[in-house]
Amino acid sequence: MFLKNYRENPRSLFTIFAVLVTVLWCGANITTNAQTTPKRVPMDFTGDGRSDWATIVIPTAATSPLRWKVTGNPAAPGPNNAFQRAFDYGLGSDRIVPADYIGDRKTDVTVWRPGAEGIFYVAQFPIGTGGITLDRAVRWGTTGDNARQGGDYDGDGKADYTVVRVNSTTGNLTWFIKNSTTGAERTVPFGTIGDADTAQIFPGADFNNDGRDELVFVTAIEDTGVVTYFVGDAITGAGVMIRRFGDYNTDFSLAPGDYTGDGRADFVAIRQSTSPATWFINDSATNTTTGRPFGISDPGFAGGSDTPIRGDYDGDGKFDIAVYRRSNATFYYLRSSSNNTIVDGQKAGDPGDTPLAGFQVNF
Ligand SMILES: [Ca+2]
Ligand SMILES: [Ca+2]
Ligand SMILES: [Ca+2]
Ligand SMILES: [Ca+2]
Repeated sequence: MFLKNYRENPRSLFTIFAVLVTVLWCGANITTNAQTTPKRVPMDFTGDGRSDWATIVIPTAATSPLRWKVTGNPAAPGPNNAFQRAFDYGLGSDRIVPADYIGDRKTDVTVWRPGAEGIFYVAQFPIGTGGITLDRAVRWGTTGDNARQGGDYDGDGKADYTVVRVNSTTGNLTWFIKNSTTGAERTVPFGTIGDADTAQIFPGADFNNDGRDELVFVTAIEDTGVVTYFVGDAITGAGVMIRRFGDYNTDFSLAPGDYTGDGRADFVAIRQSTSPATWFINDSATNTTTGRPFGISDPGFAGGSDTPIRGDYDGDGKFDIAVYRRSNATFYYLRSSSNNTIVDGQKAGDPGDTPLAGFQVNF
């Protein structure tokens, strides 16, 4: 399952394409260069290398504001002294696409507004006591496009403005990428939904540790539950990796991230048919999978239990197994820095909030 509460242009992506399109892939011939740019951490609004505790209230009305709530991680200088900021930014009809577009290692509060000319509205997170102010508005994409949280597709340390367009006849995907530094624009054809029942485009992730994110999307066949990831080069559109992993009917599929610490993003499927839920992580480099129980499962995908989330909450450079418990507004995670033996967490937000790093906002 990865389309629950899907908010981005579901019509084009839900379409079942009868035409099977053959795509040539270059295979998994991956070269590795020393990585020079530190990895960006999701939802790190303060820039200290740890994901912050961030939730959002998504209104039902398209014209009502989005309410963002961010609690700093760690709680400094001591427990229960975490700073908290809550502010309205964007509208219910906007896409929620926070990432570091400015390049200061801090996640920017960002939405994409559909329109004849789509616009990314980027604001720096208000660390001080002032309100939030717009930093820049960048025209890119158009209504019907799928805006993404962005990836750093050229390795300059900044997320790039990215929308993905689905050809309604062929199911082919075209990625429109605007460089955050130079404004240079490029169009990269990569992948097709083919005969899959459903698909989701994920934020970019680095699969070969060269400091440059790859393009990522996933498809599913509902009858069989087969979930297939497609990873492509963000410059050439050449295929980098295809991997079947997880079961659409029993698992939440989170966007890939590096859980093993080798600089390469890994695949994640959180099985909801077990109690507790089981986090299966597929090491993308070795194609080996480990399973670990964590969190209250949600076998009906009703959204009332623990919501799996992404991020590095202990700041050791590895993603952590983590959930947001909506009933008591508390984040829980396994410290990867302690070999996943210690559960840590923080109360933040309010009961019923949506975690920013969860699948509801397409992570
Ligand atoms: Ca970039
Ligand atoms: Ca890469
Ligand atoms: Ca890895
Ligand atoms: Ca970690």
